[in-house]
Amino acid sequence: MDRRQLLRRLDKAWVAFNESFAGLSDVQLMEPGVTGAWSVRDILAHVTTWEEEALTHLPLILEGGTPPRYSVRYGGIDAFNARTTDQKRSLSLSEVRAQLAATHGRLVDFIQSAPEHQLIGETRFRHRLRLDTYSHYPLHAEAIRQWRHRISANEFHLTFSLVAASTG
Ligand code: NI
Repeated sequence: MDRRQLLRRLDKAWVAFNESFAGLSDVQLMEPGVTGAWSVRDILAHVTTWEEEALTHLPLILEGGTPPRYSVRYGGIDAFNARTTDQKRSLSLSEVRAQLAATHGRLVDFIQSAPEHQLIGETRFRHRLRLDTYSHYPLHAEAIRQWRHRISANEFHLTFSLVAASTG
């Protein structure tokens, strides 16, 4: 896989992720319970967090360094996720959306400028990039799609019972 193919793979996963929440209203984006207590807004902030982590740690990997372990620094990935979710609690929906777009732009720029030999084959660079980005987005896109099915099924049943009540 060369740089162009890698960017295409990243973009494909990114577009699918963005499609998973396209068309939801601002109120729906803020609704808790999509994944655990998280709203779609919280998921967007979380996906941005992991792109920020990639942007922090990939340069270190390029220099031959090893990023710190989450278990050592934060007491595990879940603890890290809980902590960053908490830190981003005060951001407005529009701030979260702006950061999502801006951080992804920075990530694409970074991949554009990374040495191509790091992008080809199973390098530590590719491994870390994949985990933090294009294999991460689909997990959350799928959770959002499933949640949308649940809420639209609920709306259908609610409408149906209202109609039944008014005609019955
Ligand atoms: Ni995640």
